[in-house]
Amino acid sequence: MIRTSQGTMGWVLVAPLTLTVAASADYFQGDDYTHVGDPFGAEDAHVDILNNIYGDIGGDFSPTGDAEATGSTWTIYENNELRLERVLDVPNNESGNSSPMNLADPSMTSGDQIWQDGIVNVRAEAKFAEFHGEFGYLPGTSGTDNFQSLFSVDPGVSGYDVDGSATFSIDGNFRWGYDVEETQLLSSKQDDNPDGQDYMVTYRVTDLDGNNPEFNNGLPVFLLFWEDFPGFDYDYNDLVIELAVIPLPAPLAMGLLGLAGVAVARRRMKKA
Ligand SMILES: [Ca+2]
Ligand SMILES: [Ca+2]
Ligand SMILES: [Ca+2]
Repeated sequence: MIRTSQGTMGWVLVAPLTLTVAASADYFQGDDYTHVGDPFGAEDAHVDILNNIYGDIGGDFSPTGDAEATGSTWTIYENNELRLERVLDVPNNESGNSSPMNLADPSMTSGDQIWQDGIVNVRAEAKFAEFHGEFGYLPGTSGTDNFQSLFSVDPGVSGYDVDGSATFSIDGNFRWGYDVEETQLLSSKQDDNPDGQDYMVTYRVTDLDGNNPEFNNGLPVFLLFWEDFPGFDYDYNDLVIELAVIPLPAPLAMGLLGLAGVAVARRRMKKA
């Protein structure tokens, strides 16, 4: 097979057999959002994947928002019930210009590179790639020798029949990580990656009014779309992970309420 690709920078690349080489990585570095390329071969595009995961809630998605900012995808997709909006990809490190994404209290002005604080159900939803590996996280904001696996992604699977889920609880900052073939660790933080490129783009899932969707008890939901191979197709559909925030366990929540009660009581004592 001969495949020819052309982007707005005018590059043309031809590669033999099943390999496309691709894209100058710089083309994919947008100002606010990393650009997503066309899906490889007959693989599903982002909108197809969204339809498959959430189409039973509100029907098929239509694009809206900004098409220029995100390559071959759009910044926002909506159906009759839900809105999926891209999270900023801009630098997000100690000296960067956006704050970590707080799982329990997310802000659309935070980037998707560094995350913090929460309990979340993590589940593989789709995979359009040959490669497989381990999905997990990197504690803290720097260092790449501390990857912790949450689950492995099965080899030989392409499509939606993907196993892999975990409940993940963390205090403090962390990065998401995908250890591809257990030889190439990719991090949600761009500077961690060997070529300094972005391998994960993120959508926040909300109701149409921008609030948390009712299907997750009103708690935040995200979809992570990974690219798994440096310098290849940048289709960011190679692994798709859903993050669904869950409430604090009852005993912990009760404990916090108890502490709040003590604080109120102390204040009253002082006033008296
Ligand atoms: Ca990103
Ligand atoms: Ca890819
Ligand atoms: Ca792919």
